[in-house]
Amino acid sequence: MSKNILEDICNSKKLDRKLLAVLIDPDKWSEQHLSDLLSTSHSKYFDLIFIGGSEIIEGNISQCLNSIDKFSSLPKVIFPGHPEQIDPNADALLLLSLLSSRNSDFLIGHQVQSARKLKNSGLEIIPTAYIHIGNHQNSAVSRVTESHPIPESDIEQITSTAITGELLGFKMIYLEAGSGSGSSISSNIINTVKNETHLPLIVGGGIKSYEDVKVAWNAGADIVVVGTALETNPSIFF
Ligand code: 1GP
Repeated sequence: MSKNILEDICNSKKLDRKLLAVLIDPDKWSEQHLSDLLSTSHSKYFDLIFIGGSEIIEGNISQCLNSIDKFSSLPKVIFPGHPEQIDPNADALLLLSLLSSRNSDFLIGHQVQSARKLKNSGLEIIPTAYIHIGNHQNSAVSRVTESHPIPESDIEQITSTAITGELLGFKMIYLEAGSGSGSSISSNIINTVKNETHLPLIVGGGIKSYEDVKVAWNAGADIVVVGTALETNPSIFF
């Protein structure tokens, strides 16, 4: 991938070339972990590195980004859980708006608070409709955002939210089951959203195996994101 990240993602989507993103939590990384994850042969399966986490406040994202550079030249995309996570040493940032929530801080407030920093950062900013889906109210995303996910059974609300994201001009849609979730987003949900929208579709949360990745890809995900499973075992998929 070049460093025009959204364009590359859109080109991959046109060619039906599926992408895999590894999520690195700036609160949990170590040089050894990054080396195990990024400098061994299985790293050739990764297309993007996402950096972020919904609970980070103390982790040092700059140091984390510098260390990633020692082991990989893949595009680094900030997946921010907090305005402090904006760092110009990455290549891009997903400007998330949590459309499943009615908490104005996560819909627009933090974005306004960060606007000048974002504008001056030199990062490629990718507006992303972020939709939290699931039946559990106590995930990290729910706790931090003080909002409930859309229940898995409410396909109409999930789809209408995704369509709204597209109509509002977001560039990507992100279906989130929550980090470490017991189950990932179902094929039915992925497939329904895929058929109703045209934007690149990211799916993450609870993906535990390469089989799960392929199921999400086959259902229509353009990018699958894996964090916890690779934190536990960097070579689990391969
Ligand atoms: C990215 O939050 C997810 O969307 C990551 O989830 O840690 O469960 O892979 P996992």
